[in-house]
Amino acid sequence: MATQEINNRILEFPAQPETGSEEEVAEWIEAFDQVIEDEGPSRGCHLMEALIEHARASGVEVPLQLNTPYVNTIPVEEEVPYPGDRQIERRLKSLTRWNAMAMVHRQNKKDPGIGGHISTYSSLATLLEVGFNHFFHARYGDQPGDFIYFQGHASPGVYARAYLLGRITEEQVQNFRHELRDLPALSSYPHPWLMPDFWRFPTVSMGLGPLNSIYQARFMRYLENRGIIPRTPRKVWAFVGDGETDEPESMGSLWLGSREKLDNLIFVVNCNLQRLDGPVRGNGNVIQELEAAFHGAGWNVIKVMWGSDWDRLFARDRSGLLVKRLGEVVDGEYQTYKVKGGEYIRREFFGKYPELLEMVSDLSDDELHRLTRGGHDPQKVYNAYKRAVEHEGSPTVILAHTVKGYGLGSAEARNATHQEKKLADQALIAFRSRFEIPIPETAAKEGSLYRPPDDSPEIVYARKRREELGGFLLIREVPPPSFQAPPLTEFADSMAGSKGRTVSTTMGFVSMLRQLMKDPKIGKLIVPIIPDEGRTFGMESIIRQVGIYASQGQLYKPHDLDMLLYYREAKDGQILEEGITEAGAMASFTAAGTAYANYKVPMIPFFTYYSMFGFQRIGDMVWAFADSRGKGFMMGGTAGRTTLAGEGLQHQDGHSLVLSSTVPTCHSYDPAYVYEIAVIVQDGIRRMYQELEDRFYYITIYNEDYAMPEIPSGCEEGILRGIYRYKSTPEDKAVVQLFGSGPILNEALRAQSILAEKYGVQADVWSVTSYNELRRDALAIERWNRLHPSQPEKRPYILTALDGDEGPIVAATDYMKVVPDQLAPWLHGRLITLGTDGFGRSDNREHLRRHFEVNAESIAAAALSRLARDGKFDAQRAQEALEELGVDSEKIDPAIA
Ligand SMILES: Cc1ncc(C[n+]2csc(CCOP(=O)(O)OP(=O)(O)O)c2C)c(N)n1
Ligand SMILES: [Mg+2]
Repeated sequence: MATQEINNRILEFPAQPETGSEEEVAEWIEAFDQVIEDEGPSRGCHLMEALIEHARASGVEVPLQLNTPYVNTIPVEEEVPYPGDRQIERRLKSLTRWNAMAMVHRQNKKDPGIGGHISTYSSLATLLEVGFNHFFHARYGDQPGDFIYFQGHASPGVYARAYLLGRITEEQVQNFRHELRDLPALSSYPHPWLMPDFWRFPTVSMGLGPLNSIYQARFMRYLENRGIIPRTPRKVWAFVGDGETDEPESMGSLWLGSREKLDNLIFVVNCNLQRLDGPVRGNGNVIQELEAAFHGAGWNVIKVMWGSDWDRLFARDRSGLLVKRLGEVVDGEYQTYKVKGGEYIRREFFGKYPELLEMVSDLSDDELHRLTRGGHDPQKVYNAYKRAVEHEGSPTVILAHTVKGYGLGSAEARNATHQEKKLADQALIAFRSRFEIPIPETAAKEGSLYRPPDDSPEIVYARKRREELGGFLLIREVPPPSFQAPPLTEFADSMAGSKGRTVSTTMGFVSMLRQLMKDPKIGKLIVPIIPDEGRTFGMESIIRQVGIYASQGQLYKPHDLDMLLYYREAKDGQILEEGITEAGAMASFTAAGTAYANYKVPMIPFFTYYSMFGFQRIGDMVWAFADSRGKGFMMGGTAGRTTLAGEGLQHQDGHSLVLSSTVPTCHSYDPAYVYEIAVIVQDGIRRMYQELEDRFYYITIYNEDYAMPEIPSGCEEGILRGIYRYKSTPEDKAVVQLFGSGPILNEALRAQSILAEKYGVQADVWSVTSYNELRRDALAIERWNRLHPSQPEKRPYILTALDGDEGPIVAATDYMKVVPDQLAPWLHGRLITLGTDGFGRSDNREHLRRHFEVNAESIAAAALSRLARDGKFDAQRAQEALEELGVDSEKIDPAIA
């Protein structure tokens, strides 16, 4: 029986027809069948659609049908024959399976607890092999080929294949997960940071692969539509675990795929029905659940459920009962079938209906046990992939039914299979026999690697397949530097100050960005990214200037068209306006920030967002961005717990600079003035794109308006390294040093006046642009000193900068006290920090700064208090000063308020 027919028949089962209506139904079906026979399936489809529409218009509630029966989407009669040599490919796959397993097994024997996974790849092997042999292109003209997001836990299989093809050496395989022995090794999972010429996409943190791949496919279209790269047939393939789809990141952005018609995107969900602890949906059907979700989101769904050996059973299934039975069974039971074997399957599955028992009476228990799931049958997988690459107008998801731990004997499909690291001797021997690995028993027991000679048919075949697809897939090439950063003179407007006009650093940054986008050389490479916060940051002018990217152009007349700064969308728009999704915006930032390697075009992204909703919300994605060697600027807008007035507890950010400091390649800055931003951005572009340094930037920008001064001469190095003296005391030598960052620098300046005018205390004021950079420098120097005790001691920059400047240091910041505290080890007890520890409040800046004790009065009071303790100021007088300054000594500590 044709699958199409089965699909038609199965619809009879769920709805219980009312008595007497069978004849009527049969008549309708007959008439419908006639139409299909005479005029073809598309006519049938049209009729059904028209009928449903009519029924709805007539008030008949027609249920939405997002699921199809529990069988393959592609009917057997529509399949094309397999184009490859099935036998050789099977041998290749068996060798890859063996080496993947042996790699993990050996390492765990040698070094117990080193970890690794066997069962994920064992379920994925056919899905990858068919791709490697027939679909994954290595290049398209000058552009790299298809992008593959591998399931992270399947990396042993990816390595094993690369080993067979000579892309990686035996020594590397022997050092899987031994990366610190001065020998060529392999990282546990896909990490471009650790294997920069091999891996492109970190995936092992569940959910990041699916999300990033959607935005990657979208960014590819963006580059094509803007004419930056040629349009190619390149695909983005994302291999996703079925358990992984539990993550909101995996499923949360599916709509983008269909909205943007991303037919360059293919998801392959490895539906082995298990995750780490047990079944993904023991009491349900994960494949059906995913089918409905992807259908609902507008994706093309292809289910690859059953292997070719089921086809003859379906052919016998004249009543559709087998298909009905397949749809009745829940996943936990499907898993049990694989563990318990043929006798159990006969009894529990086929035994439910006598007709089904009869249907398989000529099959042995062993044959029943071996009935293949679709994801292990190259014929079915090939046909699904072919359909997917040919499909137009929407992304495709392939839901491939597989077995976790396939071929691992007693570990197959067991709940504990994910954690299986070592096989017993007997299991190794059984594995060797099942997959016909030509090694002696002793070598099997040792889990020896096996690679046939280069001229063996398998290797010759595999290489030839790859050559025809453009070469090795796993090569990440970064083109040599050819980029010239714009000189600092190009930032002249930002350096000149605001001539008394009050502006915020955010406004200053937006003007700078506008200028940069006009640059004839690099302007087009800038990618502004915003998660629905453009107006918050005053970016309307940029929207008008370069437009918002919209793959379909602007299909409506915006209501503000007659205004200068109207809402402009365009097919070649430059801005990525992502809507309210920091995760999506970060995924775009990742695609753009790695484009220098993935598309060989040095795109420069500026991701500007509400700083509170950055690192703490999407920190894992930032980590993966750093692993990917991403470049670009994260601009934390409306920064500062007391500068963002009114918004209160959930909005006021006093800790993003703490979180950003944890990312090794992230360089964090907290500038006070627009010229500081200009110096940092210019140098950043130079270092990232001209010098090809693997780094990116986090820069806070604030919304407090004040006059921006012109850049003082000679402070560029200090800005970049983290500190420079902004305003010395005009008279005597200062006895106190005041550090300020961001808008709190203004409070430090006011404190300088208060101290001088009211209390005769002289202070110098310093702008600290980055405690984080100063700390990293000090740590590096301290380490050098520790490792070179016989050589003259070096001094960290913070001490060189402060040379000869005496007295206590009061450091005030709109961030937590731990930010300045980073320098405490080198400041020998001189440091007093004022910061914004604790929950924010909705109020204005004046009250917020008093509450958090970071206003000028609190800074001055802290200086006097410390001088008093040091015996340099009268203690009683200091106590009175606090009162004069409105500093309440008995107020609750804001850190716990
Ligand atoms: C964000 C995150 N949480 C938890 C884990 C730990 N973890 C590793 S594999 C795994 C189960 C994966 O199941 P599935 O996605 O179905 O993949 P399979 O191995 O079954 O193919 C879990 C929970 C992780 N890697 N990432
Ligand atoms: Mg799984």
